[in-house]
Amino acid sequence: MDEKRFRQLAERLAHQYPDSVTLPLPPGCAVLVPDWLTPGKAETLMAHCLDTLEWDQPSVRLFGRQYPIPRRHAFIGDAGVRYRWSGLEQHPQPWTAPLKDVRDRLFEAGFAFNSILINHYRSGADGMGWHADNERELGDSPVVATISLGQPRRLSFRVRQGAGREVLELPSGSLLLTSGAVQHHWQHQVAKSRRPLAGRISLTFRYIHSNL
Ligand SMILES: O=C(O)CCC(=O)C(=O)O
Repeated sequence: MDEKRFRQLAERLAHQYPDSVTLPLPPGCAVLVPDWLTPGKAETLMAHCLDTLEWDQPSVRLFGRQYPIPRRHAFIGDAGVRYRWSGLEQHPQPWTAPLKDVRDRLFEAGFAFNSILINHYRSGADGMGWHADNERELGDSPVVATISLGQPRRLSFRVRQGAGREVLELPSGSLLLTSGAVQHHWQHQVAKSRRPLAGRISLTFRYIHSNL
């Protein structure tokens, strides 16, 4: 989706949710809707994910050695969608009714997705290092929608070239939309923390072109 269309749709959404915040990440931007899910819905959805999904903690190769990723994850998607990520080939679990409802709601807002990479940060010892969601299968201009459940965590951004840095706190029930240009010009991370933090789940909706 191009930047112009993203901004039109994001503006329409921000109009419906007056607490929305737009963060410029030039030449793209991110839009945070803090109250997209009610606290009750966020809690129920988190329990649903913990109870019903198949969670995995695969190892990835770093500097010649295998390390388990510092979090658990689950991959949900339409039949036939495949996602290669850090050398791992992901085959999707089928949609559950509550996750499909969330996807339908995003679709009504103009954002179409065919999969979710779901992350479970069990405590502050779990995190995700600097990276961009720019795998070939995500296409040229990948919009990502992230719904946060549970413990608020900080999502940091750093510009690839230059000194720009931004941080957003992602509360439970929030929706964060990032435009395609963000993945080309910025990296993001969820840093580990020494503070005693409760569990958090992030639902990161993506559109994967498995034939690319
Ligand atoms: O947990 C988050 O909010 C960020 C997740 C993320 O960066 C990813 O799944 O690529």
